[in-house]
Amino acid sequence: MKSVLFSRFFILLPWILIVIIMLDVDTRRPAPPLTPRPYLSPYAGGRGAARLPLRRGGPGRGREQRNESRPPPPPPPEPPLPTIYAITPTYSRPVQKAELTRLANTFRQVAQLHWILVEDAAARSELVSRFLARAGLPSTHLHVPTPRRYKRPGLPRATEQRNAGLAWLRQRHGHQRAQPGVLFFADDDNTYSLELFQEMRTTRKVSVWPVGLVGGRRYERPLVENGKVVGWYTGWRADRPFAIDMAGFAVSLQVILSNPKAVFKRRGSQPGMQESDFLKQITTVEELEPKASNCTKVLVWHTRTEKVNLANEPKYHLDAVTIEV
Ligand SMILES: *[C@@H]1O[C@H](CO)[C@@H](O)[C@H](O)[C@H]1NC(C)=O
Ligand SMILES: CC(=O)N[C@H]1CO[C@H](CO)[C@@H](O)[C@@H]1O
Repeated sequence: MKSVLFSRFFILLPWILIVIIMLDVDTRRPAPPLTPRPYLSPYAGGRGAARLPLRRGGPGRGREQRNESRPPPPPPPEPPLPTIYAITPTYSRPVQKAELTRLANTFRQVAQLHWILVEDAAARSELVSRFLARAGLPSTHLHVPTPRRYKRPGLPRATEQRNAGLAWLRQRHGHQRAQPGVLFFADDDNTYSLELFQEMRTTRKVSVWPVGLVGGRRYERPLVENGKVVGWYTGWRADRPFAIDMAGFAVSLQVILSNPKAVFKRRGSQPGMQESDFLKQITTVEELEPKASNCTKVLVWHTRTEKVNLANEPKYHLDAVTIEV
């Protein structure tokens, strides 16, 4: 009795296995695609999509696909992620290295960012050179001294340094079709949310957003109606054509290249009009692209480091070792 059961079982077993394998093969075969697979552009989408580029080409993707019965259709080529160029004027002072460290720690978390650091100096300083070499960031180190006649209170600062950054960009990209890129002016005393970089990366021409702790107010912002900038919420001279702080806008590389003469001006520029004078040369208020949820979120702050107290710094009997601070 037992042996009859066993022999029946073993006769049936191969057939059962064959049926299981057939069913399995049938369900695995993908239906032929009728339309191209939709995909999320890494930077055109919402906040979630913007995180994709950080993981591009990660190890997980390949492993899942390797053993499939048929290779999946190749994904459509991803458009290159626009490079964010951050132009930072900087000058020697006791807190310089601390500020640059804060900035580098932020920038290091941003994909495809190129830091253009411009020293207000006749030569590159050793401190900044050493700092950049160890910062672990794609960077360019420039320097240009501010002429002495412009080093007075009440005059705009960092004009020459920002222009040096613009000139470098134009020279580097002048002879080829511009790679997609976005430029912004990242002063070394501000504080930047990582979300800001996701917002600015989709800039088509000139984008704008609120800035916190500026102009004698908790924040300043472009006023937006129906997705368009219609005015400015600001504590100071709202009649400026672009009543916006240096930290409140980004410009596409293409716009910088197609307006080769647009620079920050000394001549004829009134104090506090730098941003407005510059933007006037490259765009109109109607063209501005509001970011940060139609300019209702603060993603950058105009923080200032308190002037350090070095009253007890000795003039004689200094420390036995020399330490860079
Ligand atoms: C901005 O405002 C426009 C028009 O009111 C609206 O269509 C759009 O969805 C808004 N965008 C965001 C990110 O809130
Ligand atoms: C049958 C087959 O191709 N098996 C391969 C599945 O993928 C692993 C690696 O992930 C290979 O080691 C197997 O040879």
